[in-house]
Amino acid sequence: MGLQLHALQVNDARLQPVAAKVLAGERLDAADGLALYQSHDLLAVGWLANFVREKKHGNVTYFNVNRHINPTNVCVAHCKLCAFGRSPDSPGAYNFALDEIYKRAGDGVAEGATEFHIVGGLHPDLPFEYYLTLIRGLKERFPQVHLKAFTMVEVGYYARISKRSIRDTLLAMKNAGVDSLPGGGAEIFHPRVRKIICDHKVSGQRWLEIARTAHELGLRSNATMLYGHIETAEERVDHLLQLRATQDITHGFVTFIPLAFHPANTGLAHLPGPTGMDDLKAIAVSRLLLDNFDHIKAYWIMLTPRIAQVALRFGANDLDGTVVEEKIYHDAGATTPEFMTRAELERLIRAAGRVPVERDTLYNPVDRVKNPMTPPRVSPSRSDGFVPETSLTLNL
Ligand code: V47
Repeated sequence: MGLQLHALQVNDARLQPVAAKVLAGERLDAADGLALYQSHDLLAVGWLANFVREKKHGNVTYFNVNRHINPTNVCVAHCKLCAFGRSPDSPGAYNFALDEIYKRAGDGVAEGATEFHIVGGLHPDLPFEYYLTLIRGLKERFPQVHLKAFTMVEVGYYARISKRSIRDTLLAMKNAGVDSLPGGGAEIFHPRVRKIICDHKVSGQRWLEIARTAHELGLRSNATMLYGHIETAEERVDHLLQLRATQDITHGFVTFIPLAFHPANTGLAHLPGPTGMDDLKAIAVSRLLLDNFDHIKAYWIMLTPRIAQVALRFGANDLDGTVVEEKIYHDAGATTPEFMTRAELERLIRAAGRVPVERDTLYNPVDRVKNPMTPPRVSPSRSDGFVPETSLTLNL
């Protein structure tokens, strides 16, 4: 018997070959992904994901100071999964004037935001030029802030309404000042699921094609997966493997964010939504299958701060964010706050035994000494006492 400290105990026989592959640094396949999702041995799944996470990032956990801006909730798509979109004449429909957006952005900058996360509905009347003007206006006023703007779904829609190719649409966005793209709208790529939850959105193949084109043009992006509705474990695995195959080609994805479905006020309100097991497995399995993604983000807005904090020990290395005025999940019944201070984020990260590091959108450490709006943060160096798990014993 070897030293059992830090030992991995695998109780589910189906996980044993998967565990051996993870420890040997081998790539997992679809059958492995399925075994991980179907296993109730959550601690073994989480241990393996944490092993990979610590190999990549040690004890560091990133966070950023950002501001979400949703210019309009008017949307022609009417997706069943969504509680945010409205018809133009519905109660609660809104379009912010440009000046209103600049004011909100200015508030974000005063709070130390290094990123604006900009997504909105597919508006029937606003032309593509409106969005370019918005981006130019933000860039002119706040050149130091990274503009992470417009999902692949919005890009597909702008291409259609402006009669441009995807490439030309992305180029126009880039020239106006877009720095990268958020990961939304991916949902689940499989057509069976898309037909039910978001029938009028771009197809999964189109989403991936737009991401590939963005990456080719030097615009990096995130990727997401919406889980906990009608999808099967096979469809989740398929989604992750399609992202991994795209990443093998482009290396353009920055972060993966599993998004927990919130059913309230949506066309799928009869569904129960994901459980805590689903949340932690979504984080862990994505960490294990997406071996070519550097970062896995726990989005506390959807997970709750408590689950998001635990996720930092199940594969996540990023806690997002200080988000202000989140609308998409709060319209769908999320009861989490819309804002978390830097101090609270750091407290959650430290209480999980991790070291908080403020990052910008592309994971460069943010230097708050140069930008002293807020107190200086912990250095990203490995002065955190982290010791890699060198004394592994595998109990197979
Ligand atoms: O695309 C919509 C999802 C996404 C619901 O890139 C819902 O850094 C749950 O993509 N319940 C938008 N989810 C959010 C998003 C995101 C969030 C944080 C960071 C990043 C990033 C991206 O929210 C949508 C859709 O997949 N969504 N409705 C709902 N009822």
